[in-house]
Amino acid sequence: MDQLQAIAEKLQKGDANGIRQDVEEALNQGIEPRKILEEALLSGMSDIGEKFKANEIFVPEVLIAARAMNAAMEVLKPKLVEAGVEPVGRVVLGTVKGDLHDIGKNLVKMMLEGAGFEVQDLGIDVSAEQFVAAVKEHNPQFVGMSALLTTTMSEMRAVVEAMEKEGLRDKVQIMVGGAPVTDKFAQEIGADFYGKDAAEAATMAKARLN
Ligand code: B1M
Repeated sequence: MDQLQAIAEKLQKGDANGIRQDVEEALNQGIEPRKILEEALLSGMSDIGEKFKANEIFVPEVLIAARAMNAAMEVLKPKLVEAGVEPVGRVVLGTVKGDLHDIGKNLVKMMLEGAGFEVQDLGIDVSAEQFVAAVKEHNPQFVGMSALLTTTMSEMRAVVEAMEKEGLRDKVQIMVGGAPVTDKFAQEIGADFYGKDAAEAATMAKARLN
């Protein structure tokens, strides 16, 4: 079997150990790191995103695939850096203050990374001040916020306002999501866009890159 195809299949199966070996083997065969990234890993993750969207696979399968993706990236990342392959963009991501739900946020992170973004994951219970500090430090194109509680959604507005106050609003596009969040809410609080699910969040961010 073609080595790239073998890697993509291990990703689908979520075989973290197997994928590590297959990526090493591909590198030993002289396949370029960028080709491994684009033609095996990113395309594989994109298939997973499509299947997730179509309800053909569910959260557990996606999380297992994400673990395999991370295993593959541990091997590949140093080679990509050596080869000077840049991420397509940077995202600062977190679950807003007061909110401890992170399963959806982690899926969004994984889909963004699968689409080639570098993601600074601030974790859960992230305050507006922490989002601001991370934007100053990492200079991302996107800020992504997740909220699962109707009581914490208002924190998203606080982050948008903090970005305005700090003069950072024009430097980033703000993306919001989570079960109680809607497109209408995103518009009301002055966010740039709403991602219905993890796959859509990644597709929309990629489409909005300059
Ligand atoms: Co809680 N919880 N929870 N909970 N919890 C909900 C959200 C709830 C709807 C359950 C219910 O009552 N039916 C309810 C909220 C009610 C409301 O506000 N309307 C609730 C509550 C009340 C609570 C507590 C207050 C319970 C209590 O202690 N009395 C408490 C709050 C703690 C806190 O945050 N301060 C609490 C605690 C917890 C656990 C810690 C036990 C656990 C979280 C574990 C964890 O995340 N590590 C938990 C869980 C698991 C849930 C449910 C069951 C599942 C959430 C989940 O992970 N869904 C949830 C009920 C439910 O949804 N059925 C519930 C799967 C996940 C993949 O979906 O996160 O929606 P989701 O993400 C999707 C999209 O929304 C989107 O993409 C994802 C995948 O495609 N998306 C984005 C998410 N973020 C995005 C960001 C984007 C774009 C898209 O751009 C940046």
